[in-house]
Amino acid sequence: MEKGVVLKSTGSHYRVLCYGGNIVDCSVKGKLRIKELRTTNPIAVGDNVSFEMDEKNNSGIITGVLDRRNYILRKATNLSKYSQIIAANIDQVFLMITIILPETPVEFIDRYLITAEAYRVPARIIINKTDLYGKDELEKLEYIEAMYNKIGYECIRLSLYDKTNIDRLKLLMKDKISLISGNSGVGKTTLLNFFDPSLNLKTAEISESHKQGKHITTFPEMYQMPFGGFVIDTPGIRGFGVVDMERNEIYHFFREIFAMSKNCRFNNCLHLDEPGCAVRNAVEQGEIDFFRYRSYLNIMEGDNRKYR
Ligand SMILES: Nc1nc2c(ncn2[C@@H]2O[C@H](COP(=O)(O)OP(=O)(O)OP(=O)(O)O)[C@@H](O)[C@H]2O)c(=O)[nH]1
Ligand SMILES: [Mg+2]
Ligand SMILES: [Zn+2]
Repeated sequence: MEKGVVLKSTGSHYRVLCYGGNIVDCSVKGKLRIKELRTTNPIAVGDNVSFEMDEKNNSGIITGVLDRRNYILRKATNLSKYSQIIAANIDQVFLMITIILPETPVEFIDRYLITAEAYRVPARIIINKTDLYGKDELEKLEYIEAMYNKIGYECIRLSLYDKTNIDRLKLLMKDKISLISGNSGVGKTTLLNFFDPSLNLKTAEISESHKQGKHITTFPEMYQMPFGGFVIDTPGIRGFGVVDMERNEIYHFFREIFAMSKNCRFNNCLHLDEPGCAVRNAVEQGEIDFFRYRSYLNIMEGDNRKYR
């Protein structure tokens, strides 16, 4: 029996990097027994798997998935019964956003961050395409940066022309397994091509008419970096539904709301309209950002219009 890590999964075929260094194409025979949430993909990129070599086809058959250290899970739509594992066994996530072309909504950022928080995966925000920003966009950029820095999420400005922060990113990603997520068209794959031009991955300009990405990357895939470590490129996310959270624990994953909740009059306060709510008071005082609180309310209401 061999073991390796899944570099790519298309649902029926898996590219596996053996611990020995070879890359083997694998498939699954029959049903794998995995103690599992209901997911559309029982085996995800980053999973450690065991497999049997089928020498005559020079391919492998996956026989098991080893326990996961962590994973990032999302629901495509709120109606969907199934969730999708974006990747497993990761050291950190980078959420790539852009202020324009396309614009990433704050609520999308928050939905992502609370998921990372819930699965205890360190998260940072990359704000890309800063070369395109005018005065208005720079103002928004500064607002967003201040808002997330204040609660402990590092923001990294990036642009194709900004070599300094490419190096900063390399340093942060060196010898780690990093996941890059974000809407279609924000530049995830472009960054990977920057890291390793020999990858020559497909990218495309965003649509002229809709100002949205064209969903060029279609499957998550993990790449070994020349500077050490692995980076997982992912398809642009349309909706980010939060999974696995009880309604009364959602605020636990909004760091600053959770910290403030200790001062609420009632210890079962949900920070909606309870008397003596320290969270609401902090929002009114501007101590907790209104946008973050609004994201919280929308998620509590199960409001899916602002899914993106
Ligand atoms: N001006 C500018 N354009 C950029 C920058 N980074 C990426 N782009 C452009 O943005 C477009 C989309 O880039 P991709 O790398 O394909 O985006 P993606 O996030 O991988 O998109 P999907 O695979 O669809 O999820 C391309 O035309 C890139 O050249 C940047 O820093 N500045
Ligand atoms: Mg891409
Ligand atoms: Zn409260």
